[in-house]
Amino acid sequence: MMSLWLVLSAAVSLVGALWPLPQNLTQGNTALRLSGNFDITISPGISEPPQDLYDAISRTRSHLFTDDLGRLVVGRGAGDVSTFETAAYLSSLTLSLEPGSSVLSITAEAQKPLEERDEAYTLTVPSNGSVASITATSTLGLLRGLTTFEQLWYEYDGTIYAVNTPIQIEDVPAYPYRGLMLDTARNYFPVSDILRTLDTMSLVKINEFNWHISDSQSFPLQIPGYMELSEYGAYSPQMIYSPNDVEYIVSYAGARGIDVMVEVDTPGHTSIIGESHPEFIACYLARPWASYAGEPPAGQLRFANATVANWSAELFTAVAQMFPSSMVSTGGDEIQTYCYDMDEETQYDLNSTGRTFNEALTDYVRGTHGALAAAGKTPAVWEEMVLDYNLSLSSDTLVLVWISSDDVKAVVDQGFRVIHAASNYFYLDCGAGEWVGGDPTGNSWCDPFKTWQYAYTFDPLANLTSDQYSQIMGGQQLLWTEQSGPDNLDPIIWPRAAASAEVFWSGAGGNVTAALPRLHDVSFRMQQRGVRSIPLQPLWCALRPY
Ligand code: CP6
Repeated sequence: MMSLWLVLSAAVSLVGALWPLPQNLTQGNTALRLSGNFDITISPGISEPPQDLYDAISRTRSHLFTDDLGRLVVGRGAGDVSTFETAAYLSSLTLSLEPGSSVLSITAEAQKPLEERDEAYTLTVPSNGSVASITATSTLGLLRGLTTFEQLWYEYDGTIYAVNTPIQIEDVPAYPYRGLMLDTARNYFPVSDILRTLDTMSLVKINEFNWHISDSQSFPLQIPGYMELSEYGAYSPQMIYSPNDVEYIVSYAGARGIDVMVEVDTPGHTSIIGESHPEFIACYLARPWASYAGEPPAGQLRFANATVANWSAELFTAVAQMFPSSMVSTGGDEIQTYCYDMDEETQYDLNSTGRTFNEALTDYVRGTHGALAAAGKTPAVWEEMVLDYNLSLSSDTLVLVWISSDDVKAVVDQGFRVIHAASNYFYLDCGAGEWVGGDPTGNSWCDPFKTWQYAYTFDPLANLTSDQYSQIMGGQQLLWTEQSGPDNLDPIIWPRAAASAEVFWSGAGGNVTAALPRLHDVSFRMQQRGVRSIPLQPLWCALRPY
């Protein structure tokens, strides 16, 4: 495994901006030019190609001619630019599916349950100008191949060219869940920001948008039948996600090979529900907030109350209907027990039903998860739900481990499947326990920026036995947006979130020094597509390598 990786990374430093690194790559050292009338065709073997495949092809065609990636890592060993002047022209790329493959839309493939996803593809680019090809067993695999193909091309003096052909790639992701979490509740992001983020995710083959859509500060999601939540809970009537917005975002994501797993976080992180349903919320707006909540304003759902529990279950039924993904997250992080200890209604509900806190919480979560199961969905929860409250949840529940990667082992030992989201590696802002120092007034602070190397050097299988590996579904970097908004969205995510994209596609073992020029290159490509991805080193390193 290790020696294979070394061979790959040595070779790949020549090929330019491939990110994530393919599983298998062989390449030559011949340059190839892209013909001005370059065309991408779908093999006649694919009867009735889906519209989103046609759309993916036209996006690739336009990227090839508009990326104009002229700032090169190609200088690092690609040889003399003058060799491009005699290079052959590539005039076509053919997409085909293996015989017997079913022909579904990219969207339908992307929205399949984790264990059914098929993203493998083979890409061949000859050096002599004959046809290039992508083959796969799903349209989603063809999309991944197109994405890789786009990353082969550079521009010099009006010529679009690739280096290091012929190229043969056989590729398949190491993990089925490669996500990005965005919190749209602390600060609101217009739909256009989310679409641009989805495009950028797709560029590095991230396939899951974990949408933390509500929290204590705002409730921007309009849910049919529950319009009061956003009517009273959105920051403004414009700062909402309507059912139409959701449908558009979900289909835009799907066409780019991305599934949307929404999270409506309960029973904690729900103060905002008190704006429309004050009777549902314990310690609502209680002060000092720090005694009752991790962040102001205080307030958590009265989960022990039967009316509230039923209302929540039905709410999740309605949410499930808005999102075609097989997964919905019910949250469950950071419950502040003191809030419930102090809440007379909750104490009354517990006493009158003769249940302990944990028993009532179990009933509540079984209610929401039962509603999801009835809607055909697999639930996801934050780690506290299985580590802190000893709830016996269905074994298919997905568990997001955030507090520390040290907690993964305990979750896996309980038999659950894990999505890596540990704050000490994957938070794009600060992580748990990272409050350091102190300003002159004695407040501690947390650096809202973690370098990409944290995520990049993570080993998803650390501390596990080999029979537990299959319980690791993948992972994601996460952006909580207390200190982010539309103005810094791109810079705070990109290119850093590409780090976990490679870990969960290519597998662990990447070398940060070898990866940096490639990551820098992919950051340039993001910039060429209008994304304000930030530099990770001086421009000098790309222009004047020595
Ligand atoms: N919001 C929600 C948050 C956090 C979590 N959940 C969070 C906790 C600690 C840190 C950063 C973020 N802001 N809903 C934890 C999953 Cl350090």
